[in-house]
Amino acid sequence: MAAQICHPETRVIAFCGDGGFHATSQELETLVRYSLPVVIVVLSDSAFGLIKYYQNRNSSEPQRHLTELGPVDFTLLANANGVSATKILDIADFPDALEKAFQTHQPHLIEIPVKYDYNFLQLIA
Ligand SMILES: Cc1ncc(C[n+]2csc(CCOP(=O)(O)OP(=O)(O)O)c2C)c(N)n1
Ligand SMILES: [Mg+2]
Repeated sequence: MAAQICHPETRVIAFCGDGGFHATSQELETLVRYSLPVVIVVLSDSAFGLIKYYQNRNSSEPQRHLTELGPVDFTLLANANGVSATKILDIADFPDALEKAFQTHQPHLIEIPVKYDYNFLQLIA
């Protein structure tokens, strides 16, 4: 938001994990109140993915209840705050969705469900 205020003519985009976005999603209301056309991209894996990765690396018994989150529809959360939103299910649709988001000249949220398919054993080898 500070970047957008300092550079009103510049396209500003925020890439967030769903866990991180949960910690700051109240700022959707701030974006609307200040009419800041920031585009937010939420990568949603219903988990604190990086923490899950480290826990799996360091423990034979993953603490799922500490790292996995319930499903949340971030487009509805955005709409509830007066922010338009798009969910894309195919990454090929991302460039077009991003361009359309910027063309609104309003805050806009793009939700992208993701499934990290890294192989834990391969990563620690
Ligand atoms: C303010 C703050 N709190 C906690 C952390 C520790 N932390 C690092 S990654 C992470 C999980 C992030 O989950 P998410 O945003 O969903 O991203 P993912 O790894 O799933 O893509 C956390 C809690 C941090 N880096 N900063
Ligand atoms: Mg996540």
